[in-house]
Amino acid sequence: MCTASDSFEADLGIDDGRIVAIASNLPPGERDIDAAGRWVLPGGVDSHVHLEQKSSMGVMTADDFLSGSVSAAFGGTTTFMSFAAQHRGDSLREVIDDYRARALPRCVVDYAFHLIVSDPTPRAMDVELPALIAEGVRSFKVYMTYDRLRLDDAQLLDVLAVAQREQAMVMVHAENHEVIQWIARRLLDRGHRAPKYHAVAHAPVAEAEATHRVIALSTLLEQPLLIVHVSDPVAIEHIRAAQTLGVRVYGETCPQYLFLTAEDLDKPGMDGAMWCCSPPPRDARAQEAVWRALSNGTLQVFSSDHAPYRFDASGKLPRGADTTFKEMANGVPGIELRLPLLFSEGVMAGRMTVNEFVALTATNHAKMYGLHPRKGTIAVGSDADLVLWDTQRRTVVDWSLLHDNVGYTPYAGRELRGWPQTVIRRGEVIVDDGTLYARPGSGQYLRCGLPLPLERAAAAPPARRLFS
Ligand code: DUC
Ligand code: ZN
Ligand code: ZN
Repeated sequence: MCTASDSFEADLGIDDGRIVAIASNLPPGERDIDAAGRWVLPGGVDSHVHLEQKSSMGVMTADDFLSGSVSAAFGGTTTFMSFAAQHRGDSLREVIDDYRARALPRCVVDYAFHLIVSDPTPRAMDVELPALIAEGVRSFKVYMTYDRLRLDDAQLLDVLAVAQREQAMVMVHAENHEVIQWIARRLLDRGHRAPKYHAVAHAPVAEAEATHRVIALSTLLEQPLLIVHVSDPVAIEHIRAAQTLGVRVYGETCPQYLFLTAEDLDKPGMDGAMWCCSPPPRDARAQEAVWRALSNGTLQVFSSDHAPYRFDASGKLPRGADTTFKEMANGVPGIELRLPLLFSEGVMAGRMTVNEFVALTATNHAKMYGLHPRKGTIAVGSDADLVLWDTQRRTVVDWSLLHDNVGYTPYAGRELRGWPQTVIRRGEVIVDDGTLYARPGSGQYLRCGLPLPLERAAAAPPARRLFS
């Protein structure tokens, strides 16, 4: 059994959905599950998913709260945090009520919400947001790019000030809008429309500059910040430099920045659209920088950023083969493969310990968003959210193995070692050996509390001897 800090052998006693005892040789219960030969880890917490969400361009995600949460469950994730997106003119209160009403009858795993704030009107900032924060929606995402979502620097400061006063977490999509638009305009003027140009327009410097800028803004108010979906080595350097100075800036990354590159967008026809997300996957050097940032603690959370769009006119390709890289829906699926990918290429490949894996995929998410110790660990009093991993299984990824509604996976053809075989949510087996046992609507809505100090993502590397 492994947590973010320990590995040990023990029996677990579970009652009423909670862990009530951890000891060797507990007496038999009403029902016993034999986990011999398997690794027992906390259920995954995925704090960045988009389900049943309309993009700012009006495109609906392929997954609703049922297909998305079923896919999460099969992938070993027992809690997720999805976005409730305000579009300009929307009331934040109505947005949250609407998302909660849609999630309630559908979710099979436990869930909470972040808000997306795109219209920081005085009413939204002074009335609605404080009330929603008090009710347990304690985090919100803001964008520095996208025409219909982005906030300018003054608006970012307004949002940071509310978060500081109300003790909320601000998540930032950090990319410089003007840089992206400037490059995109020139590409389109020259007839470059294919999916691969998405990665050219979303240049690394756009991410690096915006990351640096928003960290600077946050220092004015001493407001903690999470930079989401970090992909670029220079952005990582900015985050690390700020952390070294004592700034409370946190970083998140996602599978697409470890396992995909911009070359994946360079496919015949429109196929590259399936690999299109923002920021885009970069190159092998950037992948190495992201791995390093996970192991040296610069990035503390590993989320999926599951943003599922079908490869047709309802999703990626609103104008079919005529769709330009500026019109494609941005996002890749990952809710089901987030844990298997990192378990295989991180733990089984020897890049990280299993305890680091638990910190990055469960414990730090729960701590960052005030769900710990109920979620994200194995401890007396915690919810009995557990995954029994089969470390021997080898799986070649194919979309037919998955349970989302997307129709493809960007990770097809990869061989993964280790698989989440049995998934337990609040003491109930919800997935076992490829079969779902959970009822739609059996997931519980979670109110978030105040954040807690995070686990270090990794132990300090052993001191190198200069002379031996
Ligand atoms: N940002 C996300 O967080 N997800 C999908 C697309 C985007 O720009
Ligand atoms: Zn984003
Ligand atoms: Zn996202």
